[in-house]
Amino acid sequence: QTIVIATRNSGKAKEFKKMFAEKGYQVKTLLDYPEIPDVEETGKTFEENARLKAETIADHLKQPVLADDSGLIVDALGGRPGIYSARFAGEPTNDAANNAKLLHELTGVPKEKRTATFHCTLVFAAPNKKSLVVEGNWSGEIGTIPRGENGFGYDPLFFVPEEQKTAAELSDEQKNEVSHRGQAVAKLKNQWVEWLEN
Ligand code: ITT
Ligand code: NA
Repeated sequence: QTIVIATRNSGKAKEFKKMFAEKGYQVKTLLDYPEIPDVEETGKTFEENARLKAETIADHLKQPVLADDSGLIVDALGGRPGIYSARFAGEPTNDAANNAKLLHELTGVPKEKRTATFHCTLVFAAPNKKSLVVEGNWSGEIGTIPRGENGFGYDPLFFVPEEQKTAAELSDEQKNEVSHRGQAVAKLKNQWVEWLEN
């Protein structure tokens, strides 16, 4: 069985491949469909953007498609970068520049005020069906120096107090067990068989 995920983010793709392989599914992403144009993320919420991506590509391919819209919500920044996390430092996405901008904006903010949440909304869409929506949240703190080589995006700055490690210092397996995306996928796996049958 193959599942199509409407993403061109290779970090997300790697995590989804691992999480669905456990269930015996193969994952294809838009990296496998270079001819499909990017969907413009014009929504005002994670859910609106995930819906845009999933529903547009499901219509295009005439088959079920999953999309992920995610980002980092930093309390001391009034929730920014939020839905703009991928393009915080401008387009195209540059993880190093995004992390540098985040550190710069948090200069002088003390540890107890550096709380943040990773959010993930997943939308599973299929032609002529009502979409399935699930979400996950992961709380942590923004560090002062990047640490770790794993993961992607803001992982080197996202400190996980329970583990005393950054998300980039966790193995892929460890991150998937607790992350915003891992929590959302767990909910999806509980609901999608019934959803596909109805
Ligand atoms: P697609 O739309 O093609 O899926 P994207 O990177 O543009 O790729 P989003 O619009 O959902 O996806 O932006 C998500 C951004 O949030 C991503 O680029 C990272 O900067 C950040 N992010 C999301 N999940 C993350 C994670 O698990 N670890 C680190 N950063 C993450
Ligand atoms: Na995007």
